[in-house]
Amino acid sequence: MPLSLPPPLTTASARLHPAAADPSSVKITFHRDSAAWCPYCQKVWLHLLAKGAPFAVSAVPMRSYGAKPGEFLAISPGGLLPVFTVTDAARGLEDAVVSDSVNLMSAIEELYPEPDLSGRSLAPAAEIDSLYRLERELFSSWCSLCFRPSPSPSQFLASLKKVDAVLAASSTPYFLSSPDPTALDFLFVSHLERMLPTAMYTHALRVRANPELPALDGYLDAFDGLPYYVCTKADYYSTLLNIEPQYGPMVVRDRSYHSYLDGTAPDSGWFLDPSTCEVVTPADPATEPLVGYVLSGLPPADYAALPPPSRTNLARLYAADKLNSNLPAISRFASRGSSKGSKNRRQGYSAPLADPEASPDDAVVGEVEEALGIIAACLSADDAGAHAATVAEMDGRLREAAARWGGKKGDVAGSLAYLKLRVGVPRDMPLVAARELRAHLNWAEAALGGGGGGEGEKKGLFGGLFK
Ligand SMILES: N[C@@H](CCC(=O)N[C@@H](CS)C(=O)NCC(=O)O)C(=O)O
Repeated sequence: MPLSLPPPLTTASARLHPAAADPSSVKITFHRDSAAWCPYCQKVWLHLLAKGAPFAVSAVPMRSYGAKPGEFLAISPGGLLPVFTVTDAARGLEDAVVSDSVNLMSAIEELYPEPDLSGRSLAPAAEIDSLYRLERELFSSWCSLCFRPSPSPSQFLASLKKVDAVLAASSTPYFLSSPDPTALDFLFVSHLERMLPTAMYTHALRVRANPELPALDGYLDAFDGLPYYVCTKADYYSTLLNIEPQYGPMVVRDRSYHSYLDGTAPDSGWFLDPSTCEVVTPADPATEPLVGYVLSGLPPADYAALPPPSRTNLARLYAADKLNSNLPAISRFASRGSSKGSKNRRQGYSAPLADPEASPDDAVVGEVEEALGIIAACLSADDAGAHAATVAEMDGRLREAAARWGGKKGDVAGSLAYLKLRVGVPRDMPLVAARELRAHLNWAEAALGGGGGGEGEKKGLFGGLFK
């Protein structure tokens, strides 16, 4: 039986915030990066979502991912993101350009004063300013930790402990004892989100579930409970692929977590258990927490009331829905990973998986679409708690199809691998859904006997990131 999916409140791919019931009421167009990588874009995005302000999105690639369109460069010649264009007849504004995230956040407060998220009514200006300075101190010790030749984990931990102490003194999970996050929290959380996987990647340093940082853990848990935060939140894998293009090479001292972070360890969350066909989730609590909401639009109480197998079904359905909603285009995209696809002439960008100019391998697009259709059917079966039977049936269908495809089988597997490595969180889907899709793509690749020399098969694909 097919399941039905409640409509999401908003997702990373939304181009108009649902609060904009009347598009003519939209004053702000938010130009942000199309891959949802930029931390400055994220804090502005969080501010808009927390406000409930209507806004339109214009998605622009970062320079590490592709060329910026001329229309964007006309409004922002330096090419920096984020940018607003604001139209508000009452203020005499038409396509007024606002740049720099600090100014964007001030503009949000000015255009939409209620509720006040500046934090200024909660504490004296001197206290707020000292917290902004604390964030800069933390950011600087993180830069030293990850990018300097002589990193100092103790300095980074000392900064984290200062943050933890301030949070411990707050009467709520957030700074300033605020019942809801304020602009200050959006700044902290967007950078903390990037610190967790990079500290683990460079030094095997655990920030989550660290007994020395209990208030910080509570802070991040509180954010993970906010649907609007989850819709902007990246997973560790997607973050690790975008840090170096933005900040430069990381200096790695301890690789203990690498096979977890690159999705190759059996319990990395990228594989199905062969007997139950459920995703094997990481046992270590310091690794990535699987955030609560499958769908940002599903009321938390309704979601929490669901039995775990039904939550898993919803996560799978989300992934299936994404595949089915654009299957021909996704199949063409994936077919770049076949052996002929990977011979395309390519423009190199600094993001290791960016490949915007590659062409598909037309010779296998139909077969890739058939494979992805089988995977989508597997993901959307109403089989809570009994997924192994569905996978067994779909495995049979894939093998039958592969027998018909003959020599193209390896190229289809290579195409699935290409797609799997490029499922981005939150750009394409939330982590719970991405985990299901990646693990099902791994199962299908294995059923097809592995890749046939397409790009997805190559080691060192990550530009040396995951050596
Ligand atoms: N001070 C600026 C910094 C913005 C910034 O550095 N943006 C980077 C991305 S994180 C950017 O747009 N870089 C150009 C690009 O990568 O295309 C702000 O707060 O908005």
